[in-house]
Amino acid sequence: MPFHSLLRASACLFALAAAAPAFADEADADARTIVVTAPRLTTTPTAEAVTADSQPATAPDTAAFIARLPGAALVDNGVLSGQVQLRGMFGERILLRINGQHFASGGPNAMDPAMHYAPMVLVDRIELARGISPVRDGPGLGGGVNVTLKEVRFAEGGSLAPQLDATAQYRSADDSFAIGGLAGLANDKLRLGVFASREEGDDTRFPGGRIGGTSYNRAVYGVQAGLRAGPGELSVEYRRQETGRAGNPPFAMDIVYFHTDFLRAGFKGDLADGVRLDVHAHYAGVAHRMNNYSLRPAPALSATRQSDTTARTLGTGLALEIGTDTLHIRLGADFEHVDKQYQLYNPNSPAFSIFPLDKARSSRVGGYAEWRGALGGVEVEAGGRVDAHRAATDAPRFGPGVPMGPANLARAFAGADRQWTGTTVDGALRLWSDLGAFTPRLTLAHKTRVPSLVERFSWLPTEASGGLADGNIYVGNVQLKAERAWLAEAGFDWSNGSAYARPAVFWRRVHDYIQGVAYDATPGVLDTPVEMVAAASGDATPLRFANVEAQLWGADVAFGTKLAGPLRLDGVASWVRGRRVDIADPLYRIAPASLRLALGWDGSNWGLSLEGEGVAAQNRVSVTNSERRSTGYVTAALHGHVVLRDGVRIDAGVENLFDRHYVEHLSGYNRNGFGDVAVGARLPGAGRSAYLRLRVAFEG
Ligand SMILES: [Cu+2]
Repeated sequence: MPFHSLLRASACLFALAAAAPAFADEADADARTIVVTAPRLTTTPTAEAVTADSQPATAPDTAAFIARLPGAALVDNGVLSGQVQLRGMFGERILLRINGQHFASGGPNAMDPAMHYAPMVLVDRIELARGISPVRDGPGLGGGVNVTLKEVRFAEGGSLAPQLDATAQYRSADDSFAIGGLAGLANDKLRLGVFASREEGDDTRFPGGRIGGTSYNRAVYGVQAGLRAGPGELSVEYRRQETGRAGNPPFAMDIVYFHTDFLRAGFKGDLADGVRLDVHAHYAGVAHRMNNYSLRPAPALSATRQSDTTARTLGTGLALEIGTDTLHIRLGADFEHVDKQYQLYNPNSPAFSIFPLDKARSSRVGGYAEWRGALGGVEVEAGGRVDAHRAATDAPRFGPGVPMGPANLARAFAGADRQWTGTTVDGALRLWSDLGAFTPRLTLAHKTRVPSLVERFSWLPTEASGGLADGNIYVGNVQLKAERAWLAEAGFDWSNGSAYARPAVFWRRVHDYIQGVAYDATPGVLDTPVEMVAAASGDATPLRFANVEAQLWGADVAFGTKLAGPLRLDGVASWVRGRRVDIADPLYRIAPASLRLALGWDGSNWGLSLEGEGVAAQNRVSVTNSERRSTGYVTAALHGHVVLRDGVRIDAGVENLFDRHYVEHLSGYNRNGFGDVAVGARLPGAGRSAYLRLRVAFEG
C-alpha cells in the first residue's frame, strides 16, 4: 500500500512538472534551494543556514538531517523522536524552534521533541547556531536551531500567480514513503498557501532482521497567509499534526498518538526610517497518548499502562530595532506560558489512575537589549537579557486503586511547597573581523536554563526524564536551581574560492548542571518511601534530579576543497568531551568523535558523491547513568542527484552501502520484545537502504 501511494503521488508530481511553465527569471532564486549539492553551508558570523536539499538525509525527522552538521549528533529515541545533540548537549538545553516558534514537548519523555514537528519534506531551510544562540532568541544553555518550513513567497506583479513546491520520497530500509508540499497563490501584496504531508513506514530493517516497534505514520496540514500593508508584513499560520502509532524501543512505552495544533501570527515592518518593529504571538497545544502494549508484547493485565498527557505553550514577543543592519540597537520583551498534565493509568483497571504532573505550569517574562556595531575593524554583537520565572503545580489526584506507597507520596507532595520563582541573567558577546578570505571569530557568553517541570515536580518515581532513556527511574526535586554556563568559543571562517574551512574550539563550564544522582546516601537500601515505590516499579536504585557541576569542551570543523575539475572533497569532523567536575564521571550520552568525508562530482545539472563516515568508540561513559561503552564503526553511502529542468530535481542513493551492522552510541537500549534485536541490547543502525526522491518547485 505505501508503495502504491508513492507511485500515485509520483505520477501526479510528474504531471505537474510537465505542466510547469519555464521560469527563467526565478531560476537564480530557486537555484539557492533546488540545486545546492554536497555538504556546503553558507555562513554568517553568527549562524549557519542550510537548505533542505543541501544534505542527503532520508530519515523523516529533521533531527537526523541536523545531525550531519558540524558539532551535531542524533539522540535516537525512536524514528519520530530523535533529539538534536549540539556539542554534547541535548533536550531542553538546546533552543529549538520551528518557524521561530518555541514550544513545550507534550510527552514527559520528549517522545515529541521539537523536530518531531518538522517533517523533512516540508522543510525549506535550517539555521544552526553551534555554540550559543543570541539573547534575542530567548534563554537557552547550548546552541540553537530554527527550522523554517516551506513558505509561499511574495511575487513581483499585482496579479496572483501560482506557486508549488512538492517532494515525494521512498526508502527501502523501512519501506517508507513521504510526500508533502506547498501550493499557493501570491502577488506583490498577498500570499496564500496550503500545505500538507503524509509519511508511513514499516519496521526498520538491520543486517540481523527487523527492529521491533519502529513503524510510524504521521500527517501534517495547514494554511498560511501574508499581507503586505504599507511598510510592513502581517503573517498568520495554522498547522495541525497527527502522529499515529510510532514506536519508541528505548522507552517503557510507545506513541499511540500526538494531536498537535500550532498557531502563529506576527507583524514585521518599518515604523519610521531606520526603526523596525517585530511583534508576534503563538500557541501550541499537544494532546498525547502512549502505552506499553500496542506496539510491543503486552505485559500482564495488572501491568498494562497507558498515559494521556497534554502540553500547551502560549508565547508573545515584541522587538524594536533602531539603526541599520550593521549598526543598531535592538530592544525586546517576550513572554512564555507552559502548562502540562500527565495522567498514568491501567486501562484494564480504571481505579488505578494517578497524575505524576497535575496542572503543572511555568511562565517566563523576559527583556533584552542587543547592540550591533563595530569597534575599529572588529564587528560586535553584544546582548544581555533578564528573565523572571515562575513554576507551580497542583496537588496530584489519584484513584482509589492506587497502592498505599504512591498514595502516601502523593499526600506528602500535596503538603509540600509546590511553587518556585527565580531570575536568570544571560549575556553574550560575539566578535568577528572580516579580513577578506579570513574571518576570525570569538564568542564569550553566560547562558542559563531553568529546570523543566518534569525535573522539578515529578514527585512519583517514574522513567519520565525528558528522554534520557537510560532505564533509570527518576524523581523530581523542587529545590532545583537554574543551570548557569560560561562559554568561550574561538574559530575562523576561511575560504579562497576553491577551498574552505570553518573550525571552532569551545569550552563550557556549567554550574548547577541538572543530572540524576543517587537518591540518598545508601543506594539500594530501601529505607525511604521513594525507594520502596521505585523498587516496586522495578528499580531499587532510583535517581533524583540534582544540581551538579559539569564541563564540556571540544572542537568541530566543516571543510572542503576542489580537487580537479568538477571533483571535490568535503568533510565534517566533530569531537566533544563532557565530564562532571564535582566527581570523576563523564557526562551521559556524549557523541563519540566522528569524521565524514564526501568525494563528489559536480556536473552542470547533476552530482554524485561517495561518502564515508567513521565514528570512534565511546569509552568515556557515565557510571551514574549506568551507560555502556560502544565500539567504533565505518559506513559508506552513495548519493546522486539530477536537475531535469528548472525546478525539477531527483535524488537517489544507497545508504549503508556495504550493509554493515553498526550501533550508534547515542541510540538507546532496546525494550521492545518484538523484532530481532535482543531486549537490553543497544539499537542498531539501519541496514543497506536505497532511496528515491523527487522535488518539483515552480513559481508561475
Ligand atoms: Cu509519550
